[in-house]
Amino acid sequence: MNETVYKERRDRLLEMMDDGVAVLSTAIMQMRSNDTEYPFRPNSDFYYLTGFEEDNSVVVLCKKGDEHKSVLFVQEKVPEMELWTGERLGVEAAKACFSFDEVYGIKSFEEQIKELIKEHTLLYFELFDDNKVYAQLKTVAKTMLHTRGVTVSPRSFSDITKLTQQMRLIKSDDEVALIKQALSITEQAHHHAMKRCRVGMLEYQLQAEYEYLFKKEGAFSDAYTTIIAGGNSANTLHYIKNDQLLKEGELVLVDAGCEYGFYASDITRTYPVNGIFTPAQKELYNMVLDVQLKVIAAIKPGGSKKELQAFSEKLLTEGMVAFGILEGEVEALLEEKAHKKYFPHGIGHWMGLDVHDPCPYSDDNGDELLFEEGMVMTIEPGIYLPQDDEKIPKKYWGIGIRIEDNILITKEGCENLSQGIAKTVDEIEVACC
Ligand SMILES: [Mn+2]
Repeated sequence: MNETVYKERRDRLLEMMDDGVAVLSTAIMQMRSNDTEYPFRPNSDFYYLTGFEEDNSVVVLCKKGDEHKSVLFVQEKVPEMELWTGERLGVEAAKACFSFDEVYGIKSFEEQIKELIKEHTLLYFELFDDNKVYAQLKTVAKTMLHTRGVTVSPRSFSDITKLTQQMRLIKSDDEVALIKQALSITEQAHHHAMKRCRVGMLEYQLQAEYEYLFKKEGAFSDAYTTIIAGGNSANTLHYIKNDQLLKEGELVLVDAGCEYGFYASDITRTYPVNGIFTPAQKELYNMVLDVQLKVIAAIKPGGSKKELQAFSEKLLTEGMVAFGILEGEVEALLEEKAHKKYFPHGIGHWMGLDVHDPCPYSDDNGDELLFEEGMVMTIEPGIYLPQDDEKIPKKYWGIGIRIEDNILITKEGCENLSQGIAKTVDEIEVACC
């Protein structure tokens, strides 16, 4: 993305802020074991505001009336270290490549932040994050408060993520393009794996087919740990053990999406291990698919997630009654939330830099946020019918189905960004053979 995009975001955030200083940091490298590190991935808010990908960096935004200033702290260049860990941009190059008013080395953070927060009363940072930088920031503010002769110092703290998460709710065209790129790789991965899925394979072997495609096509990684749930394991919502055999006559539920350019994709497909649906699997699958298509068709600006949740629960309850999974009047069943036993989760969530983008669902009054052009959300109805549930017809025991796509809200309605991924019974049976 063009560097000016990040500057515009910082300017917009400064407009939204009250007078004060905002501090946002990205993580330091984390140890996996002994001296081996996890691969580094920047903090989403930090990246959203800077476009800077290195670890151990901080952005500071200062506002006093019309006076705005943005400052970046980066790791200093240390050639002996860079020999091992790779080249760093360093202070001088960061100054040249990024449009910050000032750039400093991270080692001078404590000294510089004293100057930057001087004469300010309000500090913004990630209030619910125990990051070392924020502890340092509070220590500096506390010392200032207790320094003789200092009359103005920060005493109010505000959560910067409340503002950044609001900004991240509406995706720009550039962001949508990255999500589409992630989805294009995820599409290839699902099709690649459907073709290779076989009876007798282990779940992690099917997982490897997804991850092979992700890496091969240049994705950073998976956007979340892939779920490969054969048969009854699909009834465990966040099943990630992925170590069982894929068996004849069973379905496999795969929730897998890659991250590209730090943007997520989040796709679930459920398909027969042997490539052909049984009649019982097919009727349930078509019911869930019908619900998913109807919910997607109902998405438009002015609508809300709550509405979609209620709509999906009504449709799924009707389906469950039609197939003898629930007994009674649909209205009464909805009232007593009987469907929750077999559809316990939400219809979808925001998606963007994070797979569960932490954007708000309601405003400050607690009112539901209405859909607007540029929002991206998943739609993922499902039905989960455990083995040995005497209350449901035996032919449905051990079937778990979820169908998930990623939807962009447009001016007129919505666009299914993942519509190219095999989804109907026919499409899936073709893709699997
Ligand atoms: Mn999801």
